[in-house]
Amino acid sequence: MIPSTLRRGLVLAPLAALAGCNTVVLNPSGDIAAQQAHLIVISTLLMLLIIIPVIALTLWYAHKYRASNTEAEYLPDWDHSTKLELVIWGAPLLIIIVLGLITWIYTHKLDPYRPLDRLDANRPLPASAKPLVVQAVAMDWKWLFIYPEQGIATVNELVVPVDVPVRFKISATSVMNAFYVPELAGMIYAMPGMETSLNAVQNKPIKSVGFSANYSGAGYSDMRFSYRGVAQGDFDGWVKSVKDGGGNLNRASYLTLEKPSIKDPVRHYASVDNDMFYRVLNRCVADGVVCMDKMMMDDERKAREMAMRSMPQRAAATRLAQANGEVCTTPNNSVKK
Ligand SMILES: [Cu+2]
Repeated sequence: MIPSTLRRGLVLAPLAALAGCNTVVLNPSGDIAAQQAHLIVISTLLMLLIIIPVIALTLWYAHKYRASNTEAEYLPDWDHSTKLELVIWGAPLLIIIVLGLITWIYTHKLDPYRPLDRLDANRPLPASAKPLVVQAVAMDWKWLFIYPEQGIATVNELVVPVDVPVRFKISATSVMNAFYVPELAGMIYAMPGMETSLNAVQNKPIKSVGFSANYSGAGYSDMRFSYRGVAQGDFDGWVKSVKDGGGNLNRASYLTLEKPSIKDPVRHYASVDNDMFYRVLNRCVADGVVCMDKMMMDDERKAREMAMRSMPQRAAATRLAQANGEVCTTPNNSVKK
């Protein structure tokens, strides 16, 4: 027989396991992630408005109407109460309406493609602020970051200046991954042949990690990169040190880098081919491969020509007129927006 104090203590034991948790998701240092954390807290509290009374009432009813309690009222013919119906349907309905409204507002406000309009809750975006562009590529199983304006690239290391909006362009080399830095913003899918975006800002100097949040094979669990938010001066210094470090990411070295590898160390490249991200995105880094956008344009042209050929003359003339209309619309007769 376990003493009752110990028994009570055991109930709380799982909480002790939570004491070691890093609560970065609820307490991040980037404004976008912070707003997402607010949404999680608000939604949870709203839902608790229903959950707590329901659980409390369930326990209370179970106790009050237990078989051994002969004192409780007994109403075998009871079948309807308008008051109860109103509470049972009205309260959850109200909460769902409020929850839906808040989620709708936040979904649009935190749209990852939407350029930022503030640095944090108290500071609007200065008119002079120019976003830093970072191209992120999920490889098997490492992360490549290209800074096109600085002309540098890194593997498994992301450094951003504090209080500067960052515009991520995200893609992948072979399978789907998800780009996720808990301190900065929510996770965004990285897909081969596609480009996804994320706008975010880091508000405090920080040393943290980012990772892939979408299972992508053998090296997935080690697919982490070091993430740092640093003051603008330190960022410039870091860029300079990468530039001084040597190494060139051209098409040949990219193809070597692209080969699957696990637990890669941080690597720096002092220079990058200008169209590197374009080639990664259009899957034409290797010599002699036609870029996807060119291929698609070609296919479209061929399809159009074939349609012309197989159609009777009048239909072809109509189709041609349509095709031309789609390509060159003047402001006056353009499609309604
Ligand atoms: Cu999912």
